[in-house]
Amino acid sequence: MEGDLVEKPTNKKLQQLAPYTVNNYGKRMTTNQGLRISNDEDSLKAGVRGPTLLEDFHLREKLTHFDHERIPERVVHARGFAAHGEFVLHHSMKEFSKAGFLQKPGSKTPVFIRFSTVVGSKGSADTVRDVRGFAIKFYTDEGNFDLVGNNIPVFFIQDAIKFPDLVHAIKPEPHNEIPQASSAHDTFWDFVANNQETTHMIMWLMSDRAIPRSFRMMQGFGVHTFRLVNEEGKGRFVKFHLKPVLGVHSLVWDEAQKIAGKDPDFHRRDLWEAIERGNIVEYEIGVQMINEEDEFMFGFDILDATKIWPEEIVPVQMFGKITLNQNVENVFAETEQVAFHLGNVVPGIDFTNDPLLQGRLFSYLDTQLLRLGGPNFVEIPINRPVCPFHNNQRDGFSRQRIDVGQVSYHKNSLANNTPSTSPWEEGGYVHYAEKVDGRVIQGRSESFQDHFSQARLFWNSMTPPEKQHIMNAFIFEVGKVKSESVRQQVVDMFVHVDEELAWRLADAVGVRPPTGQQVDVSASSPALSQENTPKYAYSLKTGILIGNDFNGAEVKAVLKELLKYGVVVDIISEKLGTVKGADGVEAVVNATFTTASPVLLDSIYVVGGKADDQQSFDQHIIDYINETYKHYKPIGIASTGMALFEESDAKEGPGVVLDGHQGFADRFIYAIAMQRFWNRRM
Ligand code: HDE
Repeated sequence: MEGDLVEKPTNKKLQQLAPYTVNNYGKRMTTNQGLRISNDEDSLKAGVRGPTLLEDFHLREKLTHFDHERIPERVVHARGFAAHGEFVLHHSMKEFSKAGFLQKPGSKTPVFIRFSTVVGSKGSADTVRDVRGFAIKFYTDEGNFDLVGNNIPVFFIQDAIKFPDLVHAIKPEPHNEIPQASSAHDTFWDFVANNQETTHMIMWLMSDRAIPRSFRMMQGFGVHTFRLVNEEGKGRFVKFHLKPVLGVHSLVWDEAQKIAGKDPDFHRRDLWEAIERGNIVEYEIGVQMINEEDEFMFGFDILDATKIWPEEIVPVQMFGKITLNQNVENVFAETEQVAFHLGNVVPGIDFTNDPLLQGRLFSYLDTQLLRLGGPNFVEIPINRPVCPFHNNQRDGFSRQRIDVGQVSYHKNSLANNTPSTSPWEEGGYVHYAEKVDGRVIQGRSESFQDHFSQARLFWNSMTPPEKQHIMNAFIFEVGKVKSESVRQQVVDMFVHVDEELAWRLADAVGVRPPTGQQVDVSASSPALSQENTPKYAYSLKTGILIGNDFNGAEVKAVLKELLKYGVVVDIISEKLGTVKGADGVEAVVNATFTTASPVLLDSIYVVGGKADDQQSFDQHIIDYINETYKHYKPIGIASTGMALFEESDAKEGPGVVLDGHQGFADRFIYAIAMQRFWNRRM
């Protein structure tokens, strides 16, 4: 809308994008050539019932543009959602990296983050069981730095050459294109069982990490080992970490599946609305660091992307914070056309010999050429660096720059040998001078061969409810596999992680008990459990289930407290409009029992009341209580809601907060912050 008076956050990147934005509001319609259009209803015909004429350039231009509106979706990570924000450096990293944006505490760098699922196509549901992409573009003054990570710290495979096989196996099966956005099928589990380097990643994929509550509540990991290099040229191995300030939280599987139907846009809506509301969306960013001389000190190979560096052994050193604060103006122009590439680095950040990382250095640039139709995609506004860029690259489809002058080669004398190169001291990128020594060989290092120890470390680090969720996920996923042989192979593989897990899986999916043994690892890493995460009520959604004749004073007091703690409230009733309390207080209903759903809420506050069709009203509320209870979520019961609670299947106990006692609002808000009550009686 024209006349939008809300002041939006701005930064260098947003300022750069501003001149490219076009507001068509209130303008005259023209062709792309600027010619005013007199009729956009009827094509040009020979007589009103006659054939259409080829001469109708407006019709032809409109249809031609429409026919070419689609571009190839990403081969993986097709479904994504992004937002703008800012990185603020809190602690200088000067000692470790030359990168300009990591020097001065307080310095700010614009960022653009695209979150995604991996497997599903562009229109698939948000809440499927999958890894989430966490791709960050830092628009630094020395060029773009892309950190193209995931919400899980390890990967399925160790060598890039296997990536097409992995993706073929997990995508819908080619003969019937089923199932969409799901790993629960034969070819995926066949791949898993026959490529056991996947073991550790599968444990994460079966865990709650693969069904996040929100993009705002996901951890981010660079996954690979990168290298920071300081001014003096000293290198250190690092892994990048992002930790959401709101903590890491997940859905439960039954809920995730239902949300996929009720609101397939659940995650994008959550992020979009949070930013529009002005909620704080923040991630701390840091690194784990290992000195080069310590490369071989660990029981795992630090170049192996199927391994973590346990935080208890190598702590994460936080150096700054990223805040997302601005939604995109146009999803296609920004989110779809953004082109991430691991090779986009700045001086002070370098690569390692991780064979997965090395392959990615090729793949991302290559894929953009197809997806964005040629080599000039860096000129698309969202991809442009905020600093100037000059070289002798020329021409190609859709070139937008008009490079002046006769010289487009290096070295030259006609342009005084410019654009000129820069030494390291003046910001030139110089690749790390790593010593390399070895025979040309197609092979895998012995040090990459232990596939089970860290998978068991992960299992050992889970609390009993988390273990139960992993077990349930295995039973669901492997239960969907039709081939008995594949089911057997999976059971025989995962016995090396945990015997009980494999035995119970064998029993549930109708195959022989495994004969193997679990690896002898008793260590655990508490940092891996989500139970140890920060917990807040802030920005979680409560549904107030309400009819007429409610107790106005009671509800108003609770509402006031909820809003004070930043809880987001949906007022849900039989129909839209208003409901009236016994004392005349009115509340505006913004969703109905049918447009809302308990699976879309983090908690409910059961007020109850009078309605036109009392039986249907009461039944809806009882259904909401039962579903919310089943998903272990907090339930607050107002004095007027007690009778409905008593009719439901829910039982008094953890996370069920009854009114009539002192401090109801505080106890309810505390329960909202706790989010799930796994020890509930069912
Ligand atoms: Fe990617 N990956 N990937 N990947 N990846 C792509 O690039 C690839 C890997 C990740 O929001 C593609 O632009 C190979 C690991 C994210 O736009 C493609 C290998 C990690 C995104 C590609 C990997 C990722 C992609 C598809 C094995 C976590 C979405 C479209 C060597 C650290 C970025 C595109 C966005 C996207 C290739 C493995 C994360 C085809 C060959 C490991 C977050 O280039």
